[in-house]
Amino acid sequence: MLALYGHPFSSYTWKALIPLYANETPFEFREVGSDHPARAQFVQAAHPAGKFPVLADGNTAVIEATSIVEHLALHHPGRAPLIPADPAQAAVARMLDRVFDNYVMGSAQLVVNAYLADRANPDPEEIRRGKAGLLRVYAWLDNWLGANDMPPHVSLVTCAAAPSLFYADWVEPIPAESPRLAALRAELLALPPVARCVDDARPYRAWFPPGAPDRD
Ligand SMILES: N[C@@H](CCC(=O)N[C@@H](CS)C(=O)NCC(=O)O)C(=O)O
Repeated sequence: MLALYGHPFSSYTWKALIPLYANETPFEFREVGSDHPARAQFVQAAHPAGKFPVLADGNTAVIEATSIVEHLALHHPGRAPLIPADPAQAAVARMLDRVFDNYVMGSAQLVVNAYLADRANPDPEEIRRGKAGLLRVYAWLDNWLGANDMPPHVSLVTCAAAPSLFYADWVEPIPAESPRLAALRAELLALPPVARCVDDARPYRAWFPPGAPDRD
């Protein structure tokens, strides 16, 4: 039996939940929090920075959400083409995965971290850097979508793009100049495994450090 350690409001937990839901892979969800010190200890021991998600597959602990998707594709395949079968398309999928993690989630995280550090007086320079990074990657992605096709859902790209675009748009809305990216976000949120993550996270929206908008 698989067990996933994470939290329903965590973007990287969604990234591991989406492939599990898409393939209806049996697993136990182990929510990490102060109510469950043993689970927190497991995560601390499994990950070099104590971060989740962590997938327990028998005695093997798989860390880093991208690697969890790769592990599921190899060891628990289903109907969702998590990693494209064509090696060239797989390389493109892995490239986009890096873009969504490093530049979409990474930029949104700068703003979130500024509020976590000081909710009343977040560092304006960190907020400026995060928002500028988002606008730059939004334009890059919109151009990419104009010239290329997304790998079919549900792929590694779906898993990376859905949570990162969901939360990034709360930090800095995707502008009208990036209509293909806005359409991709809407398409992703309509996918059943993604909609399930969005719904399960609703009770925690008040936690969102810059404040969650009244939509989605
Ligand atoms: N590079 C990691 C990032 C994971 C990550 O940032 N997890 C956050 C939750 S979304 C976390 O564990 N935060 C709690 C902490 O850092 O203590 C991955 O891809 O899995």
